[in-house]
Amino acid sequence: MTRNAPTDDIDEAALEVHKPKHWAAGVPGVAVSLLRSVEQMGTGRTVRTLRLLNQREGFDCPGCAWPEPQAADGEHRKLAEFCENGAKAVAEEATKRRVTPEFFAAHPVAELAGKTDYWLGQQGRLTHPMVLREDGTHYEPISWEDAFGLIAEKLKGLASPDEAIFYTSGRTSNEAAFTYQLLVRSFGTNNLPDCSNMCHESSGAALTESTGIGKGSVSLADVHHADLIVVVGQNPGTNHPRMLSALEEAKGNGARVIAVNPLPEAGLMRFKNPQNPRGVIGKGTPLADEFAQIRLGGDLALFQAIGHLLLSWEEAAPGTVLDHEFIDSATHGFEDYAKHLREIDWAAIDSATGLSREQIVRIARMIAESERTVYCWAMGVTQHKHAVATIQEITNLALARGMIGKPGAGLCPVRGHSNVQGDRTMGVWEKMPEPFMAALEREFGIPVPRKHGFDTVDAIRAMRDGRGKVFFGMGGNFAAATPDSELTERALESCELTVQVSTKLNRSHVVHGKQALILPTLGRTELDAQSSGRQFVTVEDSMSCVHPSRGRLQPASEHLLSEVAIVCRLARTVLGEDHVVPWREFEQDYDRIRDRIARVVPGCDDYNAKVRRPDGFVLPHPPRDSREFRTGTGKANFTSSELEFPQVPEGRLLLQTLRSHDQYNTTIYGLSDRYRGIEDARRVVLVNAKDLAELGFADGEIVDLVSEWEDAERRAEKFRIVAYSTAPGCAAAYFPEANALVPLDSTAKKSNTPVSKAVVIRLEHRA
Ligand SMILES: Nc1nc2c(c(=O)[nH]1)N[C@H]1C(S)=C(S)[C@@H](COP(=O)(O)OP(=O)(O)OC[C@H]3O[C@@H](n4cnc5c(=O)[nH]c(N)nc54)[C@H](O)[C@@H]3O)O[C@H]1N2
Ligand SMILES: Nc1nc2c(c(=O)[nH]1)N[C@H]1C(S)=C(S)[C@@H](COP(=O)(O)OP(=O)(O)OC[C@H]3O[C@@H](n4cnc5c(=O)[nH]c(N)nc54)[C@H](O)[C@@H]3O)O[C@H]1N2
Ligand SMILES: [Mo]
Repeated sequence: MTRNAPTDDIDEAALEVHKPKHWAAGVPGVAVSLLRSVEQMGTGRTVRTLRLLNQREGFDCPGCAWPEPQAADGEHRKLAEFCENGAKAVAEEATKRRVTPEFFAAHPVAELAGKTDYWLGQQGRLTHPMVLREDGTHYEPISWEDAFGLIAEKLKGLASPDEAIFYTSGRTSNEAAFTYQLLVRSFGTNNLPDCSNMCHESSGAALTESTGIGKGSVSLADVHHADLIVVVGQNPGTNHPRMLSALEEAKGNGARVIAVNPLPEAGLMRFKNPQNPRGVIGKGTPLADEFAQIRLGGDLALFQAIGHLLLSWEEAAPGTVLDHEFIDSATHGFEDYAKHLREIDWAAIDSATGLSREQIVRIARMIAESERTVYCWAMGVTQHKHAVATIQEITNLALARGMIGKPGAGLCPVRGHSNVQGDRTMGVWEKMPEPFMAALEREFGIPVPRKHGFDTVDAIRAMRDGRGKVFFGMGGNFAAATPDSELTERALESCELTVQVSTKLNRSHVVHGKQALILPTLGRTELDAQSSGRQFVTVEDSMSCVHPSRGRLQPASEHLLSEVAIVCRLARTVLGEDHVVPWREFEQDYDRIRDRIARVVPGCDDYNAKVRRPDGFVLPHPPRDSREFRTGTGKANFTSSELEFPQVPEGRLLLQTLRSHDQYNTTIYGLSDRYRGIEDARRVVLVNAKDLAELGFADGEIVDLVSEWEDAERRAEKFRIVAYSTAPGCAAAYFPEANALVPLDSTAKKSNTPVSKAVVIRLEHRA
């Protein structure tokens, strides 16, 4: 029996399937967000809160990392510079519901472990530090001092600092991230896994090799002025709704959009913008000019085929397709790339992509004719075994046509968590490059360990094998977000101590080590007052823009500490009051932290002044700024990759695990996947009707999903089949319910990212 997170409190019988929508956002979007907010926060608080969202004097939206459009000086940003799902993220944090010591006294942990993440999250904000003693049945209140004392005692008792694991999710501010990694490295380890390991790690690995920097090269203005935008493996209508405004603006300027996706996602098809009269009445803006319904994992094949076509057209009419000036002056490895793609195996391309030759040629033509192309991608690309190669193949196309470091063009990995990129910039990474480590050592006079630490998958292995004994989570929901749920939960349970710094209750609190601590913290929306006065924090968006975020709401409880305060107080307890780092000053005044960020983090000089500019500042990006590529060859590198795509045995399906419209990763807002027409259920599996007929299953049937992997089978029970227009052979189910099926050892080459978008499964009738 697989021990999945339970679902008994969801009445799956209530499932309703409607016709999927062909357009996204618009009035229903905003109406839904307001309803949700009022439900959680009441009317007055809703209006006050949403007014401050993404405004210069307000807080950064804790939703996604898509950048805010900059207003001209002195102008106000449009009031509604947030989206339905951003408002849901805020409502979730600004809720008036509370999880108090009385709540924990009333609910034994064993009972809470039987609840879904949806139920846990709905209980409200955590108010007190809580401890679960060895063999205890309930969490009990604990003072902050005793909580830090307990962590310090356990950390100091380890045989080596490498037995401790310090995870980070992507909402942590730059100030908290910088002090956190400083604490962890002062303690003596680089065990800093983060959610990025499961997210855009493949983008970082690919782009660093190809362009010398692991970040995207475009600004919002580039997206607005592109003439072609290729959106691959991304569902912006749900996960980056504000990106739709940018696509709409680009379309208004004449851009064409190509969407590559196994699912006809509503947000890729049509957009109704609530800020625009055309959105409120009328049909909205059609988005995708070309929709390529590709098979899961077929993107490497597609981009190789396009590369092949561009090369052959160039050969037929030299000087008409490729940017030779750029290739000659700024790149390396073009000849090998061209040789590699001169001959391709069309039969393999056909079976990998499932696309018609005509459509591939049409798309290649659009790319060949474009003068300003932006390539956007997200999890549909990064969470595959050959993700790094796929991203490098996209990069090859951009390089061949000189689409990097010029206005209206570039590479745009669209990040997830609102500050996941900033956390990396600040040093949250298990393998930070040497210059950063040396700068840290110089600045603080501490020895900085150089041995690489554990990433997320290796951290799970270490805990499983008894090499990881203390787990500390700075935000996130490690137990539910990671693959192979049963194995991961056991791994966490084998720890001596698990500590979660959290805003809300989640599965990681109820799947715990021998002892466990919950440290409740301020959210992004809340006032952060320290002894020197009110503090603000800084964050970096998906386009490298760093700006302040000021919480304005009264904290959910007087017992909360900011993440910075938690780090600094823990550091003083673990490292001693006489430690060389001025932890007390850091906690009192975040400007003191920013002074140090300025001296350690590349591109952050004069940080305190620059983040105080009205719209913050943009970090340097050599390829974008000056077509400079700091790679080993000193140039942008073309790469040649063998064609790879998932192999699916007869009678099996390829499953992707993805987000519904009503969740933020493991935080479930509700049970409606509105754009896909699925209401009141989450244990569903979307399968093409033709596949169902061939495999002998029926729409509406309840089945078990069984994943087949080298080591063993994994089972997730009771999923309802929904006949859906996904690409043939490809199925979809929601994360985290389907994480039980993702094998820990099934990871991407070079990035070690779990392969969440290509799990070989079979459906099984239930007796
Ligand atoms: N409201 C909301 N916003 C969010 C989040 C959330 O959960 N809720 N999560 C945040 C985070 S951390 C992240 S990383 C992002 C995630 O943003 P997305 O990457 O949009 O998230 P997924 O739901 O995983 O969607 C993957 C998309 O890729 C497609 N896809 C899957 N496999 C393939 C493939 O092999 N090829 C191609 N071409 N397409 C494929 C799927 O059909 C789907 O449309 O969103 C961020 N924003
Ligand atoms: N199968 C499958 N697995 C996946 C994915 C997938 O597509 N498929 N996607 C992966 C991706 S892209 C990601 S990014 C990860 C996400 O993994 P995580 O980042 O670990 O998970 P979240 O669900 O975003 O974390 C939610 C919790 O964060 C806490 N929280 C919220 N705001 C704050 C805050 O301001 N401070 C602190 N300290 N805590 C806060 C709350 O307690 C909440 O319960 O999951 C990955 N897992
Ligand atoms: Mo993510």
